Amino acid sequence: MIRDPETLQALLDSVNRFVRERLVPAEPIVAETDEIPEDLQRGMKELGLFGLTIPEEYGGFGATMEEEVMVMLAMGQTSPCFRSLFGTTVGIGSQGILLDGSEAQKKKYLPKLATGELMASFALTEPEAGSDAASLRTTAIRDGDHYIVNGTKRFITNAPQAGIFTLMARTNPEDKGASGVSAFIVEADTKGISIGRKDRKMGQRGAHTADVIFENARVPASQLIGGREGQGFKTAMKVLEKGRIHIAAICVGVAERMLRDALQYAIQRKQFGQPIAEFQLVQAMLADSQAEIYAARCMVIDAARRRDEGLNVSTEASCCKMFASEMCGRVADRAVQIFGGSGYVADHGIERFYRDVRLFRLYEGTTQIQQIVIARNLVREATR
Ligand code: COS
Repeated sequence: MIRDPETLQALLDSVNRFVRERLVPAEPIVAETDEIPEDLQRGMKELGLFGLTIPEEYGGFGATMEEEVMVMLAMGQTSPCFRSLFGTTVGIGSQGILLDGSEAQKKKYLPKLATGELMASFALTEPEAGSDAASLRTTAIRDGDHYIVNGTKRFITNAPQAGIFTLMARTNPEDKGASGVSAFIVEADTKGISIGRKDRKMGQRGAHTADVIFENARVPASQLIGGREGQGFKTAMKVLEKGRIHIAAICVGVAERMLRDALQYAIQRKQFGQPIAEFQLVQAMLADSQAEIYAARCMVIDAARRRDEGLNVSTEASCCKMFASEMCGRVADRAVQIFGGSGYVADHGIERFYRDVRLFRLYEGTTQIQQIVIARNLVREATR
């Protein structure tokens, strides 16, 4: 749902300009230094991107899912590490508070998240609990008016910069399943929390992930999201469901960018006395990419609209994440192919995108997890 087309268009115009004039030129330097320059971070804050999905009453833009998708399609036109900086906060980092937090928790954290003064990370994955998220081992044991947290979280995006973590931990160690898990807002400067060294990743330089280690960290009981134990896994699933539509939109945006670059190259590059864009085998790669991008774009917008209507979009969100991330991988592969040898060397940036987009098929639920969610939902509906 788009509330006011003019306001949204004004935001999209600003984002498009910022992407084109500031972010795209900075791609090589970010890839080289593994850091997003301060002025670009400030620029994203000034644009209001950190508050994109936070309701207006807490100082954000209050984007609907459809509006969020439109902004992510625009942000996808550059290196995905830029999206990661604010997208982790507006995507999965803050949503737990927003969806299930108490009014006091919302009032305390959302305004600071909206300005970017505070960044939020989502801490679910562990060394032994990846796809099987409900098997997580980090414990949060009640001790008076605190919980004592122990455990390690892995691959936590923005952990080095985060001011708060949405932490999923087991409050009932007797219960080994999903219902023993609770969600907390944990302030990063809590004693007993340390951040591991930055992971050395395949791509997305400029976006940082690391372990977050909890050693007898005392977290006030007031930080339990919504004040109810045993709800944390459901909170995480709801957050991820929304996050999957957000990521799918980014996949579409990045695929559009890669296709545009490949098309420009194909028009300029001559072989056998003519632009390679004239060759039908190259055209097939361009056409397949365009058709798949269009399909994914339609899916993402449809899923977003359905969610805005209040419909259950568990199946649609997983369909979008699965199709768009796999599509993005295929488009990246074809783009490298069209660039030929130049696609394999760093100068054209396309090999960087190839590496960057590999993550899309893994995080916020692998393709195989999306298949499981989709199939389970189908079987459940058919046998109800
Ligand atoms: N919204 C609300 N509740 C949900 C939900 C959703 N989208 N999905 C599941 N739940 C609820 C279920 O209804 C169930 O509640 P009840 O016991 O009251 O019925 C509970 O959560 C447990 O669900 P389920 O039985 O499906 O859990 P499983 O352990 O079988 O796990 C999968 C389900 C595999 C889908 C889940 O572990 C998953 O998504 N894994 C991938 C994790 C992931 O994306 N990691 C990325 C890290 S973050 S970048």
